[in-house]
Amino acid sequence: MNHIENLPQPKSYGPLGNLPGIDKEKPVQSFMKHARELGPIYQLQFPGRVSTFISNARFAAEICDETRFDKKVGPALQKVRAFGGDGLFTSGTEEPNWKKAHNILLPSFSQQAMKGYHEKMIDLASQLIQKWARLNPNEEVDVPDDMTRLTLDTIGLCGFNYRFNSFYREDSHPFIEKMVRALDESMSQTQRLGIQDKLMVRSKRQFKEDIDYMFNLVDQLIEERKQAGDQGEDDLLGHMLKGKDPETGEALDDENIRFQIITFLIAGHETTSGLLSFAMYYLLKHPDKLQKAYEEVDEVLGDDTPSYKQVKQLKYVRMILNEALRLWPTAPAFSVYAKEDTTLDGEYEVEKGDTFTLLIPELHRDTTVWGDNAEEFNPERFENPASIPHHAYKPFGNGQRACIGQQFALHEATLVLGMVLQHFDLEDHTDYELDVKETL
Ligand code: MNH
Repeated sequence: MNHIENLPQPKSYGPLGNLPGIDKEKPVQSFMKHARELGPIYQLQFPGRVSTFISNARFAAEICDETRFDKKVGPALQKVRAFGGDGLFTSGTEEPNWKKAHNILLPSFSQQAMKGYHEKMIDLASQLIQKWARLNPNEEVDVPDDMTRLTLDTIGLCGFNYRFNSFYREDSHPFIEKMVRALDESMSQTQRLGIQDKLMVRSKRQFKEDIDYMFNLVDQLIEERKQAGDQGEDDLLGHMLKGKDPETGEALDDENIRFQIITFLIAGHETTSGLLSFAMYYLLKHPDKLQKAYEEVDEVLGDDTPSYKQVKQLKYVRMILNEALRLWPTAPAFSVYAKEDTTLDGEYEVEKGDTFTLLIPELHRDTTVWGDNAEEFNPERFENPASIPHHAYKPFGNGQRACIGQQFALHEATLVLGMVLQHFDLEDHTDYELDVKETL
């Protein structure tokens, strides 16, 4: 059996290891390139640590076995803990607040709960449609920008009844400016040498200021809600203030509620907007699929403002989103560690504590699962979801640590794409070329 210390690795540069071979602006796209050269399992050496990347379905099935592997809060997520704290996304499974918040929040993200958010989602989707409809013929639309306005405002309204009013602003809301800068700084910190990082005094001060601002805004929202008392708000904040964990009988404390709200803003703002942007890109490039989507939208929606039930009937729109998430999953990697000594399918020896990062865009291009045309955009792959091997498609992560917001994201994205198709003719008149930006 092979030991994971002898894995393929690209050319390395002294103490910097493989850092110089990674595009700092587009690390995931660099990891994807390396996977294509080095195969389904390889290692990168960073200052003070190694990362092992998995890119095929066979090994993905192994590391998604929750009896042997569990989520790793790795170096990048450790940095995000400065403002995500022990919120759902950045806590270890063994931390008490993970299970507690998971239990309390699951019902708020159920399919049933989406009925309660539907009208709020329509409110923001209508703002997007109106903005675009009122543009003059020669004015441009920045799709990812407007999609981010939309998804941020949606999570703000459904999460804690707050209106960021992003469609009424030229620039983003100050909260977002600070959150994005803090995310950026935490990612940069993981790419600096220890000594380099210590010298970044100004960035560190800015980081602290940004975090203080976020804490203040969110703490104020929580305080105001508590002062006003329960007015029957059907939002995540209301659920968190009222909810008790059935296992322990305990509620979440205010500090943890703050971390959850910041977590929802981080998780809910770029993932779903990225999904919508990629979906629109692929539709522009595939007029035949676009035509099919128009036909479905005409039939299901006609001129109606979509109801909850009609959104569920937009099957082909949903398939388009699934396929966009296959080619460009907008949360493109997650990490796990081995809870015990084990192997990867009998081929690689694994020691307790060994960590693996699943490179989802490459998993989603595994030709043994998706065929030789894996690069091709083809929503019909999702006609029969049962035909897709369980561990070959992981846009929302795995098992109990999978995305809690999956139904939320998909209901919102289906509704929005449906309405965009209902109101506009899409045409690739500038022959747009995809350029994928990366943040967290
Ligand atoms: Mn989301 C975890 C992808 C939208 C809230 N999300 C994850 C993970 C993936 C993911 C992958 C697992 C990460 C890991 O294992 O380290 N999430 C997505 C994608 C979209 C998305 C592709 C949109 C498209 N996520 C959302 C939305 C919300 C949300 C919207 C909130 C409203 N996600 C979370 C939370 C977690 C998470 C919270 C952590 C869940 C847990 O571990 O308990």
